[in-house]
Amino acid sequence: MSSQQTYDFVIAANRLPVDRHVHPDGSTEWRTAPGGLVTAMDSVMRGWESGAAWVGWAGFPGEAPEPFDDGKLRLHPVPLSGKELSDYYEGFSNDTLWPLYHDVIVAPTFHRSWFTCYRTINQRFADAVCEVAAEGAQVWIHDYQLQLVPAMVRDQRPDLRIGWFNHIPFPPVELFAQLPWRATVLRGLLGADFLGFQRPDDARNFARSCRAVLGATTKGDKVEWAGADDGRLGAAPRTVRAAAVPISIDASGFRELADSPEVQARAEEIRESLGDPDVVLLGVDRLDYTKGIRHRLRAIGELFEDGEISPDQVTFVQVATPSRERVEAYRTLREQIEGMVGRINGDVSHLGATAVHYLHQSYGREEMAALFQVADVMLVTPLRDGMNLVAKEYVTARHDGGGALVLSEFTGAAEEMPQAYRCNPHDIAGLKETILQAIRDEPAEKERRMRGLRRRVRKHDVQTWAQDFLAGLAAAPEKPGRGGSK
Ligand code: GDG
Repeated sequence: MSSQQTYDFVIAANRLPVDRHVHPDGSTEWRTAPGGLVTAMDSVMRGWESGAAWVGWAGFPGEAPEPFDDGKLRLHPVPLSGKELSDYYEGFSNDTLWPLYHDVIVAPTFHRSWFTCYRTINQRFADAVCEVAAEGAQVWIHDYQLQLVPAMVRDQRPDLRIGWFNHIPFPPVELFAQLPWRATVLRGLLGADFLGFQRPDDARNFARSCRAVLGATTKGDKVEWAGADDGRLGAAPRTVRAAAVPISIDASGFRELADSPEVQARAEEIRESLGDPDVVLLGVDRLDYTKGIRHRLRAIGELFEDGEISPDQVTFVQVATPSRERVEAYRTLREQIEGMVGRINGDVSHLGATAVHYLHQSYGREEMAALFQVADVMLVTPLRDGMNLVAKEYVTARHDGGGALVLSEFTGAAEEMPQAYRCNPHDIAGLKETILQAIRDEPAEKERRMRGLRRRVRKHDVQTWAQDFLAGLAAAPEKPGRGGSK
């Protein structure tokens, strides 16, 4: 064991919570990447006496920087070469697991060499966790990129308490079963004490997969696996809890931001620059095929063509943040979306009245908060989404009581937000009707719905999410082993 300092609380996620900025003079600076996870972790980290460490990739290929401190948090970078980035991250994570876990909206690509690399990188993350974790520490592993890490850590360090949270859906066994490495992935996950999912259905899908693929037994939210005597990853018998712990946003922080005079002034400016239309429709998504942007454009395009809405009164703003641009399916999607926007604008816009404003750019948080204030109807219409934080941010930003949320039933958020205008994005006729209803309903009805939605997010914010997860981890069925070898 090295003599370096160890920590009672360790987070492992694909990315560190900081971005490196290189100044023109060549000097570098680390800036905290704003986001819900960072805020949530900030609130829970204060409870650990020896502090906390975060294991993750620093955001650029090649040699990793030396571990360093960011306030009270110890950051422990894990290196990834360009080839590893392409095979483990863009390949297996984003072109195999991502489509498979999102209902196979596009076909997943299966390559044995990608999985080999995924396993190597998961082992690298696991080794880094074991290096920084103090005896008996709590370890919180995040997301689908690190599914083998729980068992890889446990095999080395049975003294640790290990939790894993899945930010994306867990697919039904009928889809999961396609994965050639399905048993290894489940054995990797069962190395945890507690597995958190966005929806009860995700936890149930996981439990069913364990039954069908591994022959495990389940009782309530407990999964029991008798283990294997093959000496491979995670062979020891296990009892693990798998339950829903839906993620949320930093509601008070976001509301404060939306309330600031700068954001309010910017919202007015945006509305004016759009020509002060009667109705602004808004979509904000990473440019991803799971988000249902094409279905949304189809519905809106038809509403303009049918004359139900006119660009003189209604305008649609779509922010599509650049994402995974080296993966083929994302490049194709971008071309399709841009073709659709061009066609709609060509057919129905007039000079001075643009039907669709399409922005393939990233913005600061202030600009997002201002855009939410401007949106009379927010369109969150994914074909499948683990949770969808945009829906929660929007209702929080609209503390003035205005606005309306159209929300796909295929998001985790739909379970918690029953007052939204619910839609099935595959049903274009139904989607058109729902959008019209959200535009035309009486203000009092919209206010009633928005009040309920805001209350829910305020009560269940990202801090309560983190506390719920850690409570689940603390109450997990098995007591950690003692004196694990290091
Ligand atoms: C995954 C799961 C789950 C977007 N564009 C900009 C920007 N954003 C922000 C949004 C929101 C976040 O990014 C996106 O979160 P989502 O939840 O909508 O979606 P994913 O990125 O797919 O996240 C998802 C989430 O993990 C958490 O568990 O909810 O289901 O897929 O906060 O506002 N922020 C800024 N500029 C942009 O241009 N600043």
